[in-house]
Amino acid sequence: MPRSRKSDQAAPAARGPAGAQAGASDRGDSWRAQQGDALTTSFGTRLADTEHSLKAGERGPTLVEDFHFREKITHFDHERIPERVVHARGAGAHGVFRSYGSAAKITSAGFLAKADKETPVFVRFSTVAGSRGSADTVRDVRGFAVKFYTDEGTFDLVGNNMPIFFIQDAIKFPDLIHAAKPHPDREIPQAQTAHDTFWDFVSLHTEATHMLMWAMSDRGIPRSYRTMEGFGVHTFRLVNAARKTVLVKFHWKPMAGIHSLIWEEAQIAAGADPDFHRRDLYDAIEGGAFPEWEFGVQIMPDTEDETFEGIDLLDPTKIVPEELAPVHPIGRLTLNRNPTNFFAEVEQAAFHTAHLVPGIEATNDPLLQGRNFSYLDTQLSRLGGPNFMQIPVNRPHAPVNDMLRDGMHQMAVHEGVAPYLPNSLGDGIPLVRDADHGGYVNVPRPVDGPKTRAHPVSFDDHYTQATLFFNSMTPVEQGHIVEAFTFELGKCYEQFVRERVLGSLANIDADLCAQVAAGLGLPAPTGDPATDAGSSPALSQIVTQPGPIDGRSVGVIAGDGSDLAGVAKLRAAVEAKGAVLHLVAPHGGKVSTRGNKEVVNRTFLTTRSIEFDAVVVAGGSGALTDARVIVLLQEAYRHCKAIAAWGDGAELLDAAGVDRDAPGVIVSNSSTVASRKELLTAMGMHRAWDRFPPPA
Ligand code: HDE
Repeated sequence: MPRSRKSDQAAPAARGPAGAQAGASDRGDSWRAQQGDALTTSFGTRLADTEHSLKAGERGPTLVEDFHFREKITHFDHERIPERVVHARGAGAHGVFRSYGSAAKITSAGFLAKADKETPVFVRFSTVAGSRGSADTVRDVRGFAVKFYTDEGTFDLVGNNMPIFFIQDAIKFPDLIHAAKPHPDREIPQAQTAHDTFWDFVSLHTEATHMLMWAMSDRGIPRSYRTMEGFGVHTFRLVNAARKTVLVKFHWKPMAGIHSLIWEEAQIAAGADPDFHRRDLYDAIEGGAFPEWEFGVQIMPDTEDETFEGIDLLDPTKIVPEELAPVHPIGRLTLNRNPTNFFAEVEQAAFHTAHLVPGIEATNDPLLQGRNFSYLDTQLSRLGGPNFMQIPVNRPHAPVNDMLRDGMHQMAVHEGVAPYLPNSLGDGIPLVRDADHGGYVNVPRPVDGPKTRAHPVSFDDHYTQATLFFNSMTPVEQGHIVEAFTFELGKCYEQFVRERVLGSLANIDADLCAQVAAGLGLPAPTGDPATDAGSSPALSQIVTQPGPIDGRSVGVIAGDGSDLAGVAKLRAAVEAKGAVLHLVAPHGGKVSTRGNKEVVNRTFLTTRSIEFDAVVVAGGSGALTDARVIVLLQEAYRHCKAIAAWGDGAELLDAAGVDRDAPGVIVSNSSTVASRKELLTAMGMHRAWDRFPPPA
């Protein structure tokens, strides 16, 4: 690249934002961090006092001359940036994506095509409706946005934990979101859809019906970000080296299994630990239980009509069942580093569906087309101008020469006098590249049609896949869906809104409609559900074989005098499986029994059942009948979690009304190898659903 700086020109010195020589540090990238031990102004002047403003006398007025006071307060006044209009509440982590190379036949994108190629990533998970400070465990869709910093430019897959969406055209997004957000007059309820405006809109707008089934299912209340599936939602077009195309849908499959909360747990967590998912992600990474997902694609031929097995691939309210198009694994994502600074990294991260790299193209899905406008646009106000891509977390890891000059907060020092093409003053640089030289060139496709505001007839079926979804659920999951609809509609005030939703449910499944209607105390209308909707067993989350328990947590109730030797053995067994044991005692510090000591991790005051995937009462703890422990055991029991006790610990189960013979309850005389194994296997099943079989 020609250097155009002349001998009489100099650029500002290469300094980090806090004055350090850029790159010059024995602490890696710490030249970006604050420097030195002395308190300074933002221009490096050392300060002698930051507790008293400069006044005319001890009792006098503050002087405008006080540059430190003015700078400190002014900066504070501007610390907040607008939160995201949707997906405001979230958490993120850094990681790596390793490609299996198995996608080489279908895409030329190097980060997917080359075997063992590693690409740095940043991932942000979120809820949609709530404000930045809202609770993590509300019933909502979760965002699953992945930024791949590839050698060929940044690719953002801005997906969700559900494979479809509420609307078929981006122009309706403001309507959907206005309906889901709190009522404009009272600004309630926060972060939830259990209110009239939401159900008013979705019942008048029946293309949302399929998505409602997902949102009201267990998918709406994930156990953890680590146990969520992710989906690209839209169909994308992949282009291989020979410029041949296929249509694909992207999937993330969690290695930890797909698990959810129970609604009561989600509600308790929203009060007792609103940071439930954020904490879980952070703790898992800090504890070395790195969250992992396998990346996969469903591959469909790129036919002229862009349909597959009768499913319109441009309709974002439809899935392609995995039984019709299996998910082929093409790589693995591992999240292995927590952010250093939440604001700088998570809050300022800017994702965009139009961040594409050669080998990946958008399709004409009208939702995706609209998103390709929206994300860049929203960053302009959220991040304060057109140079947000220069914020550290947003910087590409590929060489950039974009000729985009100036603008608010410009960090780069562009050189040269010819920021235009063609030019000869800059030796014609930068050069455009054709596809053979890594340029992004769309595969030509004819576009033809009358200018119209309309949708294709194939978008008109709003119910069949909603029925397919309900058919694919186990009775336990169906019961949860009934409960969720009944709860949400039970929170609505307007009778006609409820009745209209029941009208929709009648077109999905008569039983579903009848049960929700019964819960609401309303007559069930009749409908016309599809009889040939079929089912897709892959949609059910309930496991039949125990899965991994990495990063899961076991609460053990013990006090002074309890069998701490047994607790130590249990701890070793739990940790060997990558899980964590928290000792729950009446007081903090340590508990001790005949010289054995154990550190207390939680007290009866500081914990709630939602923290644990299993609860154990150690031998010698039978007398700890504190009301809070009783509630803890009752909740764990009701939430179908694994429960164990040994020795007289079982008496505490009796006191809490836990049936010793119920599924997932393990009682033994002492802490034995067999009882510990049984407990860990029960945790791997996630829940003992048989404990409370749903009504037939
Ligand atoms: Fe978004 N969406 N969205 N969305 N979306 C935003 O971009 C939008 C949609 C998704 O962690 C905003 O930077 C429109 C579907 C995620 O930073 C905004 C439409 C899917 C995130 C926006 C949709 C998503 C966003 C708000 C209808 C799943 C969080 C702040 C056509 C496939 C990204 C921002 C993060 C964020 C617009 C629908 C996922 C306003 C117009 C469908 C995960 O640009």
